[in-house]
Amino acid sequence: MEETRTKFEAAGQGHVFRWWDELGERSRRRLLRQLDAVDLSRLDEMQAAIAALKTPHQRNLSPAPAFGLADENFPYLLNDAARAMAPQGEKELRDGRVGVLLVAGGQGTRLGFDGPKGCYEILPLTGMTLFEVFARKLIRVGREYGKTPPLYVMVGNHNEAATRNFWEDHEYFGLNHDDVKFFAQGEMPALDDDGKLVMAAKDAIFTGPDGHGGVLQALHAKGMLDDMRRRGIRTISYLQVDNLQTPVADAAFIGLHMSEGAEVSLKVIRKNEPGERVGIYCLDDGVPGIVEYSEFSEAQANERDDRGRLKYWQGSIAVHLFGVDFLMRLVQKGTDLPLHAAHKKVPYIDAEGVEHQPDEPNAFKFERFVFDTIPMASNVMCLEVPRVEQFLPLKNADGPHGPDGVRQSYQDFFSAAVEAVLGKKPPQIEVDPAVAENARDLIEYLKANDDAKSWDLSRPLHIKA
Ligand code: UD2
Repeated sequence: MEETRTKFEAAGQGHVFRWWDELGERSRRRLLRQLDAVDLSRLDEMQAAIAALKTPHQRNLSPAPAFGLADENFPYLLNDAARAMAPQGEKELRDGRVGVLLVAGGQGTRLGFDGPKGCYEILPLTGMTLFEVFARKLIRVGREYGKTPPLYVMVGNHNEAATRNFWEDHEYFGLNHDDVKFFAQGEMPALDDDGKLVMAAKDAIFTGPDGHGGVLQALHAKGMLDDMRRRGIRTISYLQVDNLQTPVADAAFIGLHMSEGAEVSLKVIRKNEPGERVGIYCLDDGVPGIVEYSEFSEAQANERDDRGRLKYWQGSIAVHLFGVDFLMRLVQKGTDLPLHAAHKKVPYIDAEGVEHQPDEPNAFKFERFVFDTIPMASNVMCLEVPRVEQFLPLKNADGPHGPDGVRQSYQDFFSAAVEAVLGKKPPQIEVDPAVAENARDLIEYLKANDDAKSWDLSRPLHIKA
């Protein structure tokens, strides 16, 4: 204890021992265990992240190249080059060389749901959960290519047990147990406005998940990269658990990623208004990367090209492909992704030991972002995808990205496909993700299914495998 105390005092953080004398044996052990896991050499990096938040450095931005859509009208068409490369992606899937990585370690604060976000019942008729949606998409890929990609799910300490139990209780939704791996990301402490570690209790400092960028260290530390290597996986399809409409393994995207020799690829959508809150793919001093919307000046965000379209149009939907060798190289070099600070409401105890749930931001939290790998890649590929087809995130308690808004957009999208073939929209619709994941698939399915012509479209329509 003395050694730890001396270290913390030398770093100006001796207050974490304020209640030591009144703590019982168990509490003391708990506090020490937690403090020993804190890397105090990171304090300078945390302070630098706070300074960067307060005074962002001037960036020299310019638009980045991307493969645009071939047709922006429903049911949409991907770029010709992507479609031409689809067979290469299909082969990669048939050869079992693709793994799926789902990040689900966030706290889902904005949704206000008391549990892992993946357990949220989202589909409009059956209430199928986000996790099951992803599992059924994988089942479809397995049926189509004869190999089901293994699924790696990143969780946080706060939701690991609940997530594992949920999958177990549902027998992995029909997936092979050995092909679903959970691993927990790391944690970061928070600093108050005076640069002191925030105390959550007399025997605990506050910690929170270290951001989706924590995936890099966690994949390595938890043996997931080795598992991928053992299985012969070359490409990781990276997805966020909140995006209901994203394909799990998009053959055209994978094929283009490979033919371009990319180490990282990303999907973007055309921003629908200058202030839309998504990260923008662009060049910073000529180097490709994602710049958060908050770092664009209003004038920059509003800049237009000759055709009157937004100059910085490439909104990232946080869907990536990563080369396994590339990630391996980063971790073997000991690469740290940069730390980002955000001023947030962090529950704390004050010097008198009284607990507070602040109404206003009171401390800095720290996260790493997975897209900060992009500037480190020797080659990056960017593909535009149709917004309503592939970007439908559940983020908030209400509004377009709340449960009702998401269910509405989902139904509008699929009922348009039904109308295109059967001439009428059902009042409500749900499509089993194992049947179709986009409008083209559904249109094809309906055309090939003679029974569809006799469906009663005056009632809710549930299309299932
Ligand atoms: C993210 C992007 C934003 C845009 C948007 C698209 C950042 C900083 N911003 O915004 O640019 O592309 O997504 O939907 O990424 N997660 C973890 N561990 C963590 C934190 C998050 O696993 O420590 C997961 C979380 O479970 C979720 C995903 O990462 O699946 C996104 O997290 P978020 O809700 O914090 O990202 P958001 O909406 O701010």
